[in-house]
Amino acid sequence: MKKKISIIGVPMDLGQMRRGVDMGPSAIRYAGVVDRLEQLGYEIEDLGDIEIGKPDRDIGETVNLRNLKAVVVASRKLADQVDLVVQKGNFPLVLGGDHSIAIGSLAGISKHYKDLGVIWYDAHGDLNSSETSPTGNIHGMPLAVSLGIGHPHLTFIGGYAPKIKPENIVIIGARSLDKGEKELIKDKGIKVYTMHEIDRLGMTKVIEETIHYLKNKTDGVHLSLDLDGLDPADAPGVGTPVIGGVSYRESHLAMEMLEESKIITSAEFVEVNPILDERNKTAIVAVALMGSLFGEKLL
Ligand code: 4U7
Ligand code: MN
Ligand code: MN
Ligand code: MN
Repeated sequence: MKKKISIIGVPMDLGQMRRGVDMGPSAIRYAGVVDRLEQLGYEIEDLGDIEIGKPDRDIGETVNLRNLKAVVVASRKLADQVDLVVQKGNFPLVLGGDHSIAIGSLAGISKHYKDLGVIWYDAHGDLNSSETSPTGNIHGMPLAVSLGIGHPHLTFIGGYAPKIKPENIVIIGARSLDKGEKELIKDKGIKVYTMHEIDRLGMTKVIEETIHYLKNKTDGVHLSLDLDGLDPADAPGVGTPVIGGVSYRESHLAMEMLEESKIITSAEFVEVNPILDERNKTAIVAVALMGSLFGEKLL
């Protein structure tokens, strides 16, 4: 029997500065996510959206951490929801919203695993902290936070830290890394397939190696897919596009290979911004990739 999928929308836009990404979950639902997955034989439960508060009014202690308070409150709610979904044995599928939501997703998921793996499909490393961030935007920090690096109000969501080990992470699609992020990657020995390796090896090899790298040392793998990992030509509706990204077909191939490997136990699709999009293209791409991730075949 196939696992039941629980969808959670997170209309979060406080982790960055461009309005509109809060409409991501609606755009993805409008692009037909529920029908698409039902057609594959899954039972779907749509839990609706997490409530997101207002931007912080005072900055207080939160230097270079925009909207810290509101992000913490929302992350706790998301962590609780995701926790319940995993507890009842369903597959959590989280729809963003900016990438700061990964803090809550991982806080809710990782307590159920001894060695959770994470595939971070993204143009960026999201490994900044308030000390290294050039912007103060929390959507550039969630992977660091999950490693236990950052403000304790973020790193201790769910009551424990860290959520993941550096050796259980694979970043795919990176092409815009800040100085502090590069240092952290080297320091912690995090596995990264930048666009250079993807060009050189091809996506097939990259995903084969990723599966091989994670399979035996993890007891579950979370896929955190930032649509800006794809090339802006294929996914224009994102807040921080970076030219020279992974193609639509390479991304499908990646999802198809991950499906075959059966290693993925939870997923989130983030950073879809319908205001910046072209006729909901990026949400449609996100849903198509979810199709492949859950077993859709061309023939
Ligand atoms: B996303 C950035 F400086 N690194 O920290 C930062 F370039 O979730 C961008 O991957 C972060 O979209 C992008 O603000 C966060 C910047
Ligand atoms: Mn990104
Ligand atoms: Mn990201
Ligand atoms: Mn972005």
